[in-house]
Amino acid sequence: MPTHYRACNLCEAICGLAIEHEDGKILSIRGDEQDPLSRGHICPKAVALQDVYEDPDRLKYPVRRTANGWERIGWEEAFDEVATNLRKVQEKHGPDAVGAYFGNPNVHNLGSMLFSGAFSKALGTKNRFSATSADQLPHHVAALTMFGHGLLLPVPDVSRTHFLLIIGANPLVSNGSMMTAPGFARHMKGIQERGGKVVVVDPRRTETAGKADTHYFIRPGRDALMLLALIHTVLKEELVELRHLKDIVTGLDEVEKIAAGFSPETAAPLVGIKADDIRRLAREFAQAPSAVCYGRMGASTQPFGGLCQWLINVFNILTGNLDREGGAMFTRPAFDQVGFTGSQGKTGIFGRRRTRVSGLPEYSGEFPVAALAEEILTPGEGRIRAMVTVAGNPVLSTPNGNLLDEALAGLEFMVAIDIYINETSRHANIILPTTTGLETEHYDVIFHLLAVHNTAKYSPPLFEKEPEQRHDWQIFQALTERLSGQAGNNMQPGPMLDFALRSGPYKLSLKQLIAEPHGIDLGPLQPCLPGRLFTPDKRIPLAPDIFVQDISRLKAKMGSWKKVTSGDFPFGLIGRRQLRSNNSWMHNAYRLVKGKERCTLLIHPDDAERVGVEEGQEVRVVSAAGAIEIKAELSSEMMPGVVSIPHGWGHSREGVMMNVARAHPGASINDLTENSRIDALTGNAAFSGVPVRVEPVSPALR
Ligand SMILES: Nc1nc2c(c(=O)[nH]1)N[C@H]1C(S)=C(S)[C@@H](COP(=O)(O)OP(=O)(O)OC[C@H]3O[C@@H](n4cnc5c(=O)[nH]c(N)nc54)[C@H](O)[C@@H]3O)O[C@H]1N2
Ligand SMILES: Nc1nc2c(c(=O)[nH]1)N[C@H]1C(S)=C(S)[C@@H](COP(=O)(O)OP(=O)(O)OC[C@H]3O[C@@H](n4cnc5c(=O)[nH]c(N)nc54)[C@H](O)[C@@H]3O)O[C@H]1N2
Ligand code: SF4
Ligand SMILES: [Mo]
Repeated sequence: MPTHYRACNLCEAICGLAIEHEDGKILSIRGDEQDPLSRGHICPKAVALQDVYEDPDRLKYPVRRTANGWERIGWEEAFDEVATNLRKVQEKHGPDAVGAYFGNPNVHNLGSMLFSGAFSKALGTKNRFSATSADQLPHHVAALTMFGHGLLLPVPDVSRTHFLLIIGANPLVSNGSMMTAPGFARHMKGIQERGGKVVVVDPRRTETAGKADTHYFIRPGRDALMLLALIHTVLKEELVELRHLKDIVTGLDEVEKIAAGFSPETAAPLVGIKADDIRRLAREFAQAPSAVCYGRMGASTQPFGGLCQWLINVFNILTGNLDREGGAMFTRPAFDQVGFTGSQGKTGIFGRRRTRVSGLPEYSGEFPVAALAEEILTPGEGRIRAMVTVAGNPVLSTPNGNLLDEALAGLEFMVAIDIYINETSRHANIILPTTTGLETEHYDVIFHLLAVHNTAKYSPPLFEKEPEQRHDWQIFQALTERLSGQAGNNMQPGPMLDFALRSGPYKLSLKQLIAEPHGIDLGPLQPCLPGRLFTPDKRIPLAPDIFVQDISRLKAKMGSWKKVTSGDFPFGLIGRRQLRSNNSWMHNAYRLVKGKERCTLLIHPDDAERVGVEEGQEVRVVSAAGAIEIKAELSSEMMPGVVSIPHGWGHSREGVMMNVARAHPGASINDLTENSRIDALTGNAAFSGVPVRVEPVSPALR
C-alpha cells in the first residue's frame, strides 16, 4: 500500500506523518517514527487533515456574494473584479484605503511565505495587519531590540536542559509555540529523568502544570513583576554569570538600578506567589547546570507582554543561559529566513509609523490588529474602505470581534482568500478559495527556524489539486500581476525553495530533501554568539530604552493592583487551548467536535458558589465590551478570581456555511475582549485578565 510521508502543517509542531492511501482515498494517518524531529508523535488533529480535504463545505472555486446568495464565478473574472475594485477604492481614497489582514495559516504555507510579500507590495497600503499582534509581537520586539533581528528568537533547548521554567504556555496541549517541539511530553520526561525540574507559572493548573514538578498560580498580567523579582534575587545574591557573553552584554547597571526596586517581598502579594518561593525559584534556576525560562501566549498577550519577553531574555542572559546547551539557543535553519532578511531585520522598523486613530506602533510593516476595527469605522482621511483577508478569521480571533464584524459589514469592498465561508469571509464580496493541507507541497520556512533541533523536511503534495482549484501562491501571483500591471515572472515555489536551500548554511538542495522523505537531521542547536547577532555593534543591550521607559507604566499599574476592590467586573478572564481545536477554523471536522461540549467557562468552585452558579449551568459572562452565554464547568484547576474560556468558537453568526461547526457553535471569547486593552508598548492584544463578571442566566439545575 502506498505510504506518503509529510509534515503536518496545522500547528507549529510540524509532526512527521505517514499516510497510507489507495486510489485517492486515505486509509490511515499515523505518526512517522522516522521523522528526525517528531519521532512518531502526532496529535488528534492530524487525522482532520483528511476531514478538511474531504469537507463538502470547503470552497473549490471563487464565489461572489449577491442579493440571492453566493454564486459561482470563473477565476479570471474573479481576479479582474477583485483587482478593479481594490484599485477603484485606492484611486478614490488613496492607497491606504485598502487594508489587509493575514491570518495564522499563512505562516504554515510554503507558497504564501514565498509569494505574499510581492502581493503586499503590489497592494501598496500601509494598512497591513496580521495575527502576529494577537499573539507573539512582544517576542519580536524584544528580539529586534536586543539581538538586532525580529526573527532571531531564542528557543528553549528542551532536549538538554536541566531546568525549564514555563510562564504562560501549555505545550502539552498546544504542542509548543515559538518552540517547535513535537512530542513535548517526551522532552519533559527527559528533563525529569536526568534529574532536572519543570516549573510552570500559570493562573490555571494546566495539563502541562499537572505533569510539572512545581506549579505556581499567578494573577493574570502580572508576570513582569515576578520576573523583576527573580532578576532582583539573582543580582542581590550574586548569582549572575554572564559566561561567554561577558564582553558583549551592555546595560547591566541599568538593569540593576531597575531591579533594585522589585524585591520578592514587593512582588509577592501582587502576583500571588510567596516571596520565599520566588527567591527559591531564582536560586534553583541560576544554580542548575543549565536552565531556560520560556514564556509564551500568557506572557505575551497581556498588558505588559513587551516587558515580559524582555525580562525573560534578561533572566536567561544573567544566569548564563543564553546561547548555552540546555539554555535558550538559536537555530541554524537550512532555509535561513534570518540571514536572508538580515538588513531589514535591524532596529528601526518598530514604531516608525503609528496608526491613525490610536497611534499604535508599526512593527515590520504591520500595525496592531487591535486597531483594525477603529481604522475602518472612524471617519476621516486615511480611513480603510476595503479589505483583503488572507487565511484569517479576525471576527473570531481578534479583540472585540463584534466591533470588527460591524466594521467589515460596512466596507465598500472586501475579498477573502479562504477555504470556508465563515464568520469573517461571509462579509466578502468575493471569496477566492485555495488548496490546503494535503493538496500542497510543504517546506516549513518558519517553524524549522523555531525548532528545538535542526532538521529540514520537504513534503510533496499527496493529492493533485483539482483543475478548478488554485494554490494560495497562484492567487497571490494572479492578483500581484493585475495590481502591479506587470506580467508575472512565472516563479514557482519549488525553484525558489531550492535557491533558498542552496544559499543556506548547509548548501542543501530540493533534490536532496526529496530523496529523504522523513526529513534530514542537521543536529542539535549550537552556540552561535556573537556571530549571529545583528545589532550594529554586535553587542546585546540588556536595557533597551523602550523597555526601561515602560517600567514606569508598570509601577503606575501596581498602585491599582494594591487596591482590593471587586467592582463591576470581579473576575479576570483568560483563554484556554484545547487539543482538538486549532484557533477558529477546524470545528467543521466532526471527529474534533463530537462528544462533550468544550466551549465552557471554567470557574473555581468557591467562586461559582459565591456567584450562585452550579456545574453545567448556563451563565452570562459580561465585560466592558459585551456579553456571551456559556455553560459553566466548575474546576479547582482555576486560580480563584480567574475564569477561562477557549477561543475560536462562536459559529452561530448568520451566514456561516460550515455545517458541523454550526451544530457545535460555542460562543466567542473575543466578543468579551476589548480592542482598547493592549500592551501599550508593543500594541499586542492583551487577552489575558480581561475584567468580567459572571451571572447565572438559567435557574440552578437542582
Ligand atoms: N481571545 C483569544 N484570541 C486569540 C487567541 C487566544 O489565545 N485568545 N489566540 C490568537 C492566536 S495565537 C492566533 S495565531 C490567532 C489566529 O487568528 P486567525 O489567523 O485570524 O484565525 P484562524 O482561526 O487561524 O483562521 C484561519 C483562517 O484561514 C483559513 N484557512 C485555513 N487553511 C487555509 C489555507 O491553506 N489557505 C487559506 N487561504 N486559508 C486557510 C481558515 O478557513 C480560517 O478562516 O488568534 C488569536 N486570537
Ligand atoms: N490544540 C491546539 N494547539 C495549538 C493551537 C490551538 O488553537 N489548539 N494554536 C496554536 C497557536 S496559533 C499558538 S500561538 C500556540 C500557543 O501556544 P501556548 O502559548 O502554549 O498556548 P496557550 O494554551 O494559549 O497557553 C497560554 C497559557 O497561558 C496561561 N495564561 C493566561 N494568562 C496568563 C498570564 O497572565 N500569566 C501567565 N503566566 N499565564 C497566563 C493560560 O492559562 C495558558 O495555559 O498554540 C498552537 N497550538
Ligand atoms: S501536534 Fe500539530 S503538527 Fe503535530 S499532528 Fe498535531 S496538529 Fe499536526
Ligand atoms: Mo498563534
